[in-house]
Amino acid sequence: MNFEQLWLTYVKKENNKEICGIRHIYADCDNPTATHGAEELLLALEVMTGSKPVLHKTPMGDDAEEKNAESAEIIDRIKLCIVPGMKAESYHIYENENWIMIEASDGKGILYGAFALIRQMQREKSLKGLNVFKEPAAPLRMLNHWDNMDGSIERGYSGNSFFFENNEIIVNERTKTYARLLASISINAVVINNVNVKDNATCLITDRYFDKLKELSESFAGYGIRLFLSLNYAAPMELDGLDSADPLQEDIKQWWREKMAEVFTKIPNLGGFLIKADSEGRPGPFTYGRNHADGANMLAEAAEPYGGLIIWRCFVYNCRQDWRDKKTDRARSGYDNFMPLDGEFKDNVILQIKNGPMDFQVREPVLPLFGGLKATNQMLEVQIAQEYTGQQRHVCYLIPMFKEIMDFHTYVAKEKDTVCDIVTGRTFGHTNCGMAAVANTGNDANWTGHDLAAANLYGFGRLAYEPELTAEEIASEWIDLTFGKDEEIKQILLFILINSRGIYEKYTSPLGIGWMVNPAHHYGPSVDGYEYDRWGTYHRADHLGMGVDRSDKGTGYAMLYNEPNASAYNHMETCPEELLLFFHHVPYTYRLKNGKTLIQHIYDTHFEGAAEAAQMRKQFETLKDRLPEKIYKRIDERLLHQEEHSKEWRDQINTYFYRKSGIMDELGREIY
Ligand code: BDP
Repeated sequence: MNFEQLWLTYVKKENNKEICGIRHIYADCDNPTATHGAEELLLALEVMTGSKPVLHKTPMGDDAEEKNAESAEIIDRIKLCIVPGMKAESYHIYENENWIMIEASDGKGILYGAFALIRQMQREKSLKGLNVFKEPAAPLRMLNHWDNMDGSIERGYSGNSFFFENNEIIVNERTKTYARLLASISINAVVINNVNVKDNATCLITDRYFDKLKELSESFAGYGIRLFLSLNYAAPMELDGLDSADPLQEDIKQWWREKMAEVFTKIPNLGGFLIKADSEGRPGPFTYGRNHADGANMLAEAAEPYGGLIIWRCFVYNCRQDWRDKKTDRARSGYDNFMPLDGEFKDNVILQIKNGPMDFQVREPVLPLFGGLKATNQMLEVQIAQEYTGQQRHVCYLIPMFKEIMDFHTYVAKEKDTVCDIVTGRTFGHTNCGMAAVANTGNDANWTGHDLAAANLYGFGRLAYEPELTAEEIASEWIDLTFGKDEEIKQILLFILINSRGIYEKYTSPLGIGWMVNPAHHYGPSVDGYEYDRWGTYHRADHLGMGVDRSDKGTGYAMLYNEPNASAYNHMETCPEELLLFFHHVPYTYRLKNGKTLIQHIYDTHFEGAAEAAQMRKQFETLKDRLPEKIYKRIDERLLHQEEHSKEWRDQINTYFYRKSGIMDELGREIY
């Protein structure tokens, strides 16, 4: 089958005596997930050492092979052991004279520990003295696929779905490799279908698909992954012709009780459901004069007997806005809809909240529901499919941005008040919480279209389990694992990845204003593309200035934050400059902290950004002889496209604002 193994590509380490010494694996655990851990070690060691170690399914006791004096120093065995009492999904790896021990709470811990050890060996870090203890930060670490059942992927930039084709579900070698890849980065939950549930996807909760879903969910379960489905809120009407989906109506409640009983019995490893309701035309409780708590709780009550979770999205806004209306502010809508419901959701409901109040732009403030909600389970939703950040054709390593979001102080508590604290349960002691990413995979051979976009998939999983890792550490790991130990490759790719988001931001929309993309497909510059449209996404540029006044004199959005954030955002002088145009309408002649005017800043950053994109490609090309030809070509092609496309961005943005403002570039560069 035509697909690659990404960071699970192992290579021979014949000169590494430490790794080559390992000849035995003792797996004394009768657990399918732990058994996969042992198998993964066997697989990795077979490639690295040239021959498969022996697997002993017994404790390492008296029957362990005796060592002779000269081999006593060599680590020659790995022991896997489930130890009751440790936190779920945690592991402890340590070296003990001549063996490596992986102790874990459960099968998942063993599997994660095995992959952690494989990483260590792949990167040729010494095993002597190894002593690593890890516990998961976010309880739910989830991918949301926006895959449709005809095989297309909404906002998919790396081929078609590998879950669906012609309205059928696929379970094959690729879905197994997918599960292995996810387990290796500790992802423990997956939604396989698009949040916009229509047509056949509504039928995923019917007999027609149960057998295949069961098969897929069992295959996932072996790798510690729970299957979730996106649900159509109007399913009772569409599947069984009921005349309503009113969450407070008894026959509707009964329909869902029976449906949940059926679905959870037929698909035993099902974790629950993700729901997009009353959003962008999807059905929901508003139709019946009910609110989101009514809708979510009705489903949660029906799913509760089976331990099912209801993950309810907060991406709710008026998508039929009149652009003339300056009072309505899309940024406010998530907060305004959900904040009044704090404390009203059942315990098996989790609100899934996008990182920003708009929609996955390259720069947005944190959505203030984080720091607002206190008595509601919360999950952070980010998007690694780069819908607005270059669609996996431009390189844009998103982990630095995710770190910024997670480290944001909400001031909801005296301590442990960051977004990371909230979604890992540290702030309020919640256990139903975590992180979800809109996935960036498809059936392209390299899974993510752009080879470098795989760093976002890898990084998301690593970050959700260990948020204390830095973006650099994660990138270094990924580079070592994917491309082998080569300092030159590492330094150049690290430079590209770490700078990529900043570069992308420079040549696209300035200072947090966002959008300025072509409507519908969202690729490439179109400054007024959304300006006179109904989606609530405006830059409000005129001949004097630009930006949206979200201060207390404007839409009041800034005041939704806790202090001191509210005051900081509310004033132009204290607002972080990278978000200036998100919060304020600013004259082109306004001077930024570095003394430059806003208009000059726009010109400078756009010239710089495009020049840096060109520079990235130049740097990459020095790796021509160090990377496999196929991979080199694939990446180089995309970097070339990015270089050209960044000029288009630069020129359209600069020209637009030059024509609006009539102010010349101080450096007299070419603007059209
Ligand atoms: C937007 C996408 C749209 C999604 C929506 C969502 O353009 O395709 O359906 O988000 O998150 O970013 O529901």
